[in-house]
Amino acid sequence: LSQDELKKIAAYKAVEFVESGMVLGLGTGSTAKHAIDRIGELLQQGKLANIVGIPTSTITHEQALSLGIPLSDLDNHPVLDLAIDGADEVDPDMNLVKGRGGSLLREKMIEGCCKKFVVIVDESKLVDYVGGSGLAMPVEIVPFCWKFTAHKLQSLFAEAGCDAKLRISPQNGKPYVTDNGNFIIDLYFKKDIGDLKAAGDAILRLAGVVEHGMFIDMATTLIVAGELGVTVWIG
Ligand code: DER
Repeated sequence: LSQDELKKIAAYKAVEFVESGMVLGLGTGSTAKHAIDRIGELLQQGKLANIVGIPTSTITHEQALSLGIPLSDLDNHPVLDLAIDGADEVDPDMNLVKGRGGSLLREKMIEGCCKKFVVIVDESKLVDYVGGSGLAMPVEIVPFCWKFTAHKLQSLFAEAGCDAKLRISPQNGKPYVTDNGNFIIDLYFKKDIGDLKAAGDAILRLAGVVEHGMFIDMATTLIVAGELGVTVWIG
C-alpha cells in the first residue's frame, strides 16, 4: 500500500467517530484532506447531517467550501465536539510535531478546544522522540527581526545540536508567510531535547515567538495505518 493509501485508510477510520450535529475541527494536510473529502461524501449521501466545520487553514476552508460543508469559526463555536488532523511526528506518549504544512497556530487554537482530538497518521510518522525524524519542528514567529528570533531559538537548543532555518516558499523563493501573516523558523534537532513541556515553555517565552509545533498532551485518540492494518490508540 502506498503512503497515501495508508493516509486514506486512517482518515476514513477517523470519520467513523463523526456523528450528525457535531461541530468539527477540520485539519490541514494530505491526511486530513482525505477525512474532509469523506465527510463531504457522507453529507452528500445524507448519511451525515447538521455538521459545522471549523477549518484550520485557508486551504482547508476552500476544500470544505467546495464540498458543501457548512463552516464557522471559534468565535461562534468556542467548544468543538471533535477535531481530525494529521501530524508530522508522533512520539510514544502521543505528543505530536505539527506544522510542516504551515498551519500550526490555527490547528493548535482549534484542536485545543475539542472534546476529542483524533490524530490520523501512516506508520512512517511514528518516532522514538520529538525531532527524531530529523525533520523540522516548526515555530511560528513575527517577521520583525526574524534573524534575532531564529538565533535565540537555535541557542535555546544548542545542546541538541539545533539548526534553525527560515522557511522559504518554494513558489517564489521568498520567506513563507502563514495564514496569519507570520514567518516560520524550522528547528532541526540532532538528538532528544528531553522535557518537551519545558522546551515549549522556553520557546514561548521568546517575545518574537507566536507558537510552536509541539502538540503536547493534546491528542485524545491516535489512528495509525500500517502495512499490517489500522491501530486505534485511546490516550
Ligand atoms: O502541517 C500540519 O500540521 C499537517 O497536519 C501535518 O502535520 C500533516 O501533514 P500530512 O498529513 O500531509 O502528512
